[in-house]
Amino acid sequence: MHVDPYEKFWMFAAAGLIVLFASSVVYGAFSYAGHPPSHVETIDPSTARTDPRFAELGVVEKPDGSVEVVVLAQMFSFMPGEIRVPAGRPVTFRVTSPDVIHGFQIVASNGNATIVPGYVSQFTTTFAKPGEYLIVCNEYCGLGHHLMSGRLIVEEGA
Ligand SMILES: [Cu+2]
Repeated sequence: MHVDPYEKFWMFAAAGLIVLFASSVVYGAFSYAGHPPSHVETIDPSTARTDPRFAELGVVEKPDGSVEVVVLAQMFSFMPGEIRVPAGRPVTFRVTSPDVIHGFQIVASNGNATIVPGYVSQFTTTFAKPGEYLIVCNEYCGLGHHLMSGRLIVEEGA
């Protein structure tokens, strides 16, 4: 079978790019521990408000010095609306939604997660310096979506 040299060139070029992109994903996963920002933990959205994991909303200090923040994202607010965490310590956010898909974006930081009903979104980040951050919902969730925001206050670490 005759294959035109130009066609052959582009076939190999396309195959080469696929190999290059696929290996960059594998390289990133192993050498930079790159992984999706969440984990698979399910929850019944209809009972999320009374689920023991979300019974106490807010900031909890763990015995090992880490900080956990439990947040409910709902139409059209975050509970709690104001979060205070210490600077320089890992903070793990655990967020779920009892109604529709929401976003949980801590503006001007690397904290960002999509909150899908039925799942617990979790990510850990550290805030180096004290300051104030705006938390916004970045998934259109209904008529009051533009009102859905919260405040994160990073305080001088103890
Ligand atoms: Cu929204």
